[in-house]
Order: sequence, then C-alpha cells, then structure tokens
Amino acid sequence: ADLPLPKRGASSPEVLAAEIMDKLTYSIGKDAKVATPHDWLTATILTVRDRIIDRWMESTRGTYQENGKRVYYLSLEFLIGRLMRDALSNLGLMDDVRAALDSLSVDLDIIAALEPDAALGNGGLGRLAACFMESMATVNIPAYGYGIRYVHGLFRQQMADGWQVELPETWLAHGNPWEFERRESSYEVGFGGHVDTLLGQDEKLRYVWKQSERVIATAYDTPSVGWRGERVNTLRLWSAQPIDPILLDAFNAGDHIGALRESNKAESLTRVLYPADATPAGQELRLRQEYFFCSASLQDILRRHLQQGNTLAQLPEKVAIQLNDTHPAVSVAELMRLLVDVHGVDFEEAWEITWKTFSYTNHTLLPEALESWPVPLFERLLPRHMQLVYEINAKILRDARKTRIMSDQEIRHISLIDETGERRVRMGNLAFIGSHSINGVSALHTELMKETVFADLHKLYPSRINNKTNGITPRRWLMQCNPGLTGLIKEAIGDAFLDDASKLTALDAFADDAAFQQKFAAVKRANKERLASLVASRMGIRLDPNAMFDIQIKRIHEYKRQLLNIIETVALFDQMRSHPERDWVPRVKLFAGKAAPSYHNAKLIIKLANDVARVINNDPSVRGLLKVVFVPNYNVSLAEVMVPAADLSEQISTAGMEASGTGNMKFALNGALTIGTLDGANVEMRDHVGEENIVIFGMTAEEVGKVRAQGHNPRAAIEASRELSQALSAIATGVFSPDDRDRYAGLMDGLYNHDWFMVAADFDAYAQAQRDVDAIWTDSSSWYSKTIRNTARMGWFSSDRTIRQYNSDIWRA
Ligand code: DL6
Repeated sequence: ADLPLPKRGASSPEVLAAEIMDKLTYSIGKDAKVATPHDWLTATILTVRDRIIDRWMESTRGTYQENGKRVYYLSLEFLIGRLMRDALSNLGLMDDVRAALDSLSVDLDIIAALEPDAALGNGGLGRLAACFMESMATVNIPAYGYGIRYVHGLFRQQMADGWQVELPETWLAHGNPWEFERRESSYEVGFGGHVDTLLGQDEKLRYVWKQSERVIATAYDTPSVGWRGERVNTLRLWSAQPIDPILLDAFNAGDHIGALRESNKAESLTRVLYPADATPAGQELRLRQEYFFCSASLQDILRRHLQQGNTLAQLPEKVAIQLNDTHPAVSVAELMRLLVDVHGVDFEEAWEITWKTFSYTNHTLLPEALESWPVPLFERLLPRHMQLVYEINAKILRDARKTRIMSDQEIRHISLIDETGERRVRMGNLAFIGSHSINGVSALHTELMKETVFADLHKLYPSRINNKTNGITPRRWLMQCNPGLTGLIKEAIGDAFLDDASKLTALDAFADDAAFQQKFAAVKRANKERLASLVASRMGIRLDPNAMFDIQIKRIHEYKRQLLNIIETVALFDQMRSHPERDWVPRVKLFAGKAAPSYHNAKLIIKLANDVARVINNDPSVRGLLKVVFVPNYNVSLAEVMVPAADLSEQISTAGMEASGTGNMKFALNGALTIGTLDGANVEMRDHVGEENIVIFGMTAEEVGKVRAQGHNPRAAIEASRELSQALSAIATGVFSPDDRDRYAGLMDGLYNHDWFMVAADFDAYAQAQRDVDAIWTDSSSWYSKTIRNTARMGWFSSDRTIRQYNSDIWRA
C-alpha cells in the first residue's frame, strides 16, 4: 500500500541542534561530553541525510508512478569528493546547520574538513560523472548512476625527496554515513567455464553458460541531491562478496588461510580503483571489474523494468543507458546475453533492442587509451560473450559489405576483432556499434573523432556521432568553493544566476566598473590568502598573495605538458637573474596532480618540478619574484581551494590531444585568465569569453597533425631559440639535480629527438604568451575587466546545459 511518507519538520537551528544531539546519542551512542569531532560529523551528516531521504522517497515514488523513461549512467569512476557541503548548500541548510552546531560549540568548518574525499575516480572522466549526477538531479531527470564501491579509491600521493610515493587511500575507515547497503539488491555474477547448447521445447537452440566462478554483487546506495533539493537520484555502487564467506571443510581441516581464499578472491574484485587514467590497465582484474559492475547493473535495470510491467521490446522506450567511455562497453554483449539466453528473445530482435538502448561517450583520442582485450583472455573469462561478439561482428560486417561503400581495409577497421598481431576484442568498436548515439566531449574532439579513431565507423553510420561539450556544476565549482565571489555576484546582479548559470552574463555590465573591480580583486585576494595558509600549514612554504598565482592542476601527462610550463619557468628564472633591472611581474607557479604509478616520465616530471622548486625557492636573486610549489596529493577538496585562488589558469595541452578539459572551465568561472592552446573545450571557451579575454598560443590541432606527418626537426627549433636551448641544457646537465646530474638527460633527449608533444615546437609562442600575460597583469584594470568577463560568460559551461543536451538529443527521458 502507498502509506503516506513520514517527513522531518521544518528546519531551524534549534530543531537541527536537537536532531544532531539525538543522532549523537541514539545512533552513535556517544555523550556530547566525550564526542570526538568525527562523531559530530557523523551526527550532522545523519541529520542532513534524513532531510535528503524525505526528498529521495518522493522522487523515487514519483518515478515509479510515472513509469517514464529512466536514465542509467554507467561509469567505472565517480570522483565525488566530499558530500556534506554539497548537500547543505543544495538543501539551503548551510546557515541553519552552522548555527545549530555553533549552539553546540562545534565548528562546521572543522568537522567538514574531516569528511573523507571520496576519490572513486582518476581525473576528468570521473569528476564529470560526479558533476553529471548532480546536474541530472537538478534538471529533474530520473537517473541512476552505476559504478563500483572501491574500498580504496585513488592512491594518496606523498613526496619523498621530491619523488611521488603512492600510499593506500582509506575513505571508508570511519564508515560511510551517506550510504545504504541494499542486501536485497544482490545479483550473482559469473566468470569462466564453458557454454553448452540445448534444444528448447520450441526447437530452438539455447545457449547455457556454465560458469566456473561466481560472486555476489551487493548494492550500496548514496542519494544524489540536486539544486534546491528538488530531486534526489541514486548512485548505486556495487561491492563484490563471496557466495561462501568461508569454506568450513577447509577451515576444520586446519587450512585456515585456504578457507578464506575464495572469499578474498571475490572481495579483491572491488578492492582497488585502477590508478591509470589514459592507459588501459591491461589486467585480467580490470576486465573482471568491468564485467562485474556491468552485469550487476544490467540485471538490476532489467529487474526494475520488468517489475513495472514493461515488456522487453519496450526497453529502448523506457531505458537509456549511457556508457561512460569504453569501460562499461562489455554491457553491449551482456545485455545481448541476458535478452537471448535468459529471456529467450531472438538474436535479431535483441540486437535492435540493444543498440537502441545504449549510447556511448568517448573521452579520449589517445590510441593507447582505447581499450582492447586479448581474445584468449576474453574467451576464457567470458566464453558466452565471446560467441556473441563474433555473432554481432558477423552481422555487422555482412551488413557493411552489403552497403558497397566500404573497402576491405575499412571493413577490417570496423571489425570487433583486431587481427593485426595478437587478436584482440576492440571495446571502442563494440561500444560504437552497440549504441545509437556516440558523442565526443567538445566540438573539436568530436570532429577529430570523425576524422581519426572512428572515421570508418562514421562512414558506415554517419548520423550517430554527435557532440556534447562537457560542463561543470556551478553549485560545487562556484557557490560552494567560492562563497565570496558568489556573494559579490548576488550583490551585483541578484540571485537568478543561482538557478540558471546563463544569467551570469548580467555581470558583463560590471566588467569595467572600477568599484566592482576592486571588490572582485578583494575576493580573489582572500581566496589567495586561504590557499597561502593551506600551503604554509602543509608545506611550510610562504606565498605572497600579491604575486600572480599561476596554477596548473590536473593529472600529470606528457600531452598536458606540465613539462612545457616547467621549462618556461626555468627560462624565466634565467631571464630574471640576467636582467634584474627589468620590471618583473612576481609569480607563484603552483602545480598539483598525480602520475599513474607505472608512468615513468610523468613521475620524473613531478621530480623535476620539485627539483626546480628547490633551486629557485632558495635563490636570493629571485626572492619575491618567483616561487615554485608542487602541492602534494591533489584531490577534489584541494581543487576547491586552488581553483578560486588562481589568477592564471594553465591549459596548455598539445592541440588535438585533450578531449575537452573541465578544469579549464572551473578556473575561468572563478575569475582566472586562461593561457591555453586551441585544444578541447578551450576553443569554445574562447568563443564564449571573447578572444580578447583569453591568451591563446601555439600550434592548432591541424598544424600539429601536419607537422607530425611531415616529420619535424625539434633540434632545429631548439637551436633557434636561445632561451629554450639554455633552459634545456641547464636541466639536462644537472643544474637542478646536482645529486644525479643525468637524471633528466633522457627526458631532454626525448625533446631533441622526437618531441611528439610539440614542447620545443610551441615553446617560443608559449614564452611570448606569458609575457603578454605579464603586460595585462601590469594594467590591473585591464586584468580585472578580462577576468570579470570570464566569470560573466562561462555560464554556458554549466553541466546543467550539457545534461539538457544529452536529454533532448539522446535520452529523451
Ligand atoms: O570528458 C571528461 C574528461 C575530459 O575533459 C578530458 O579532456 C579527458 O582527458 C578525460 N579523459 C579521461 C581518460 N579516459 N579514458 N579513457 O579521463 O575526460
């Protein structure tokens, strides 16, 4: 029966304080006298959570009653960060909860800082998924996120003598008050074994997959609150458990370790997030993780669909499944298996249902990041799926030949099996063929997808590729991380922008207003002081907030070109020492980011940043002019302090290689000037903020392509640039690494001999652009006029806009 839902009463500081005390006493079992800050945090979260549950139940009931179309976002990563401020701000409870805690002598900021930063993702792709969850709730789409509940998220980064050291991350150490374990939502997921055939009563052949291993997937649900709490959706993360927690026979026979072997094996499936961001892990465990979460999610989706009285043929009408990159691509084969083998649907009909249900987002053009699995591994782990992949492939290739537009070479390229060298299953092709929509994440990236990785599939299916430029949620990336700026904007233009970020354009009228510029500058200064005090307390380094804060934060990758930034820093250092008479703009160069543990050059780049920092920061001749800091353990919470404090945002990837970028959007929204290449979403940012309000330099993607095709001579470019050759030779000969003079010889050789990432080729343009930035900085009214215009014109990059476009063009929920 539809019993009326209970509901928490209206919130006031008094009511909230009483509820927090109630939680502390009855849910945590602590007396306020002995409660630790963690206890207060948990009691506060539980109090806020009750209010979320009220809305959650309403949303879920509403979705059930409507039986409309639901959206399922399948992602191996959700980089959600801390949730409490998000929830408080979206529910409008921030001030009341602060006052409630004050009355209990508890400081909200102190306990909020204790909340673990849930790092169930590596970088952009995972953070995008988290922004999308928030926006889907905000724009009122009935959506579910599906992923993995990793026990250990992305590693903690420590520095040992300037080298990255990886330590395990333990976000669940104090429990997780946000989640609900749903034992009743458990599914078996199998691996290995073989496939039998049976003749059914209908005389049709049936395939029966006899799995050799099985585990249980158990759901953990976390509510995801939209702006103003209008809607609450569910993030459902799967945890792997053994079917038999302990093998008692083995235990009783004295094999105490062996008795737990199966259990350990099952649990290890969801223990750790793979720390590789752009390169596939290439491990059996990774494929197991992917299949595990896809199978559990699809079983859950079909169960819900059928429970509502829908038919399987109605699946595309009622269900939209978005594949976040190729990581969940095995879902295409799994849905086919469930439809054909479990529900007895004909292959042809199952295929129609499947491709109409799925859509796929590509996040990278790096060929090494397009997943593919060795056929023997795929076949051993998923023998039935291998058969289905062959069957789908045969059908697609047959159809492709019939069109008569595809050459043999093109047919080989679209095949699901890569036959060059070791045979491999191409997950990108599987995701593409199994979807009705394939999207890129910026206009440039989408065009490049059509021309490069998916050129042949695009020829066969010319209407499937479309663009959905990424976005960021302005709730986390403006309102929460920058309350000072949010308040100032409200004061100037009212609060309509809180509900519709495009309304920020009204701020344009204030860009040249001297009084407003001063207030804008004061907010920036306060944010810089906040970052300076974080750096002082964590690293014992003093930063001068009068200097320009020039920030590059993102995963460390050669294509993102932190190396270009470091080399230019070395060249600047050189110039400052050679020309002390010039009016140098004081700069603090800040870096942060993690390197994949197996990515040698990325780790070396971190060490170089630290080596360069040590030398520069200890040289009296540049004191007060230049400082370099690599802030360890970059994560969402650190970004929330660094982004609002930036004067200059470094978005300097080799053109054509950064699919979109989302950090670029966060900085510009918070009033930083961007120095960047025409790459990813930078191109569209330039179009929105105006080319006079962004500093663009370097080769275009087209030029990079041409130069690479012609073969370029970096040595000549280096020799033609005195600044560059001096900086490189200083690094190569050990000026920054006196303890190991050859440490960077190999890295520098790479620039002289290949320069794949066009560091040498773009150096002069970059150095000139930096001097242009200096010139703008020197004219502070021009600086603030540009940075205010950035904030005013970045509303389009709200993830609400992105999600609306997904919904109107792809999901139609
Ligand atoms: O689309 C989100 C994000 C983009 O903004 C970045 O440009 C892109 O590098 C990133 N891709 C990945 C790599 N994933 N894979 N595979 O994180 O996606």
